[in-house]
Amino acid sequence: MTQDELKDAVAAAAIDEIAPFLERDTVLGIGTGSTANLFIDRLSSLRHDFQGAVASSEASAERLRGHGIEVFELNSVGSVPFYIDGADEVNAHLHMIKGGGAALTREKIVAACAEKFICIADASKKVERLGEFPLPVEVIPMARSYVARELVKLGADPVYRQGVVTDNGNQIIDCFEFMIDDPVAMEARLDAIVGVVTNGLFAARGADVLLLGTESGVERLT
Ligand code: ABF
Repeated sequence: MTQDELKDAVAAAAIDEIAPFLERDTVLGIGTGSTANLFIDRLSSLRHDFQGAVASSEASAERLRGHGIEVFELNSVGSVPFYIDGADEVNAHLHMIKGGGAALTREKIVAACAEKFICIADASKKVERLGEFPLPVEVIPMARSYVARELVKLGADPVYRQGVVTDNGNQIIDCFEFMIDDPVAMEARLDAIVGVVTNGLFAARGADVLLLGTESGVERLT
């Protein structure tokens, strides 16, 4: 199977996972990226079974609207039973690196609000130890150089992602050569650097369910 077919298989599995729980007033949390896009495309056939969605990016919001799915502001929504999103890396504890698409802050906010985070990923995303994928850190623009110096002190090789402005008007630094032994502790440590808006470690609030697309089928890990 191709990587795209594996992504589509987990998108289909996520539909099966949530479909029995949809009600007319359900608002879903929807992530960003190519796997989330496949999920959005499949969600369109269920659009009359739930109220709408909150999206972690303008791109996903536009795609949802394109399928006739109403998009709500998070502040106007009471509860979010499910957040469905991809990941750049995920470990056995369902800690993740996210933010390759620069949407990490909104992803983390919607994930925080959700009762259940369903991570959808092809098998290439599953790792023993997080960090091969450069960890994104969203920063307030004026703090970029200061934050980069602090990241060097922690052992990272920080690289400014040129030309990228997040949906929040901020910038992204990617941490290369930064293998992570304790994701929960490192997530907190990075967040404590002044000028950091969010970092791409999703460990304090990891996924609750991982649907992993493999050659032998979709594995469900909790
Ligand atoms: C988002 O999309 C991100 O947090 C992650 O960076 C990315 C995964 O993308 P894809 O599904 O395209 O591999 O969920």
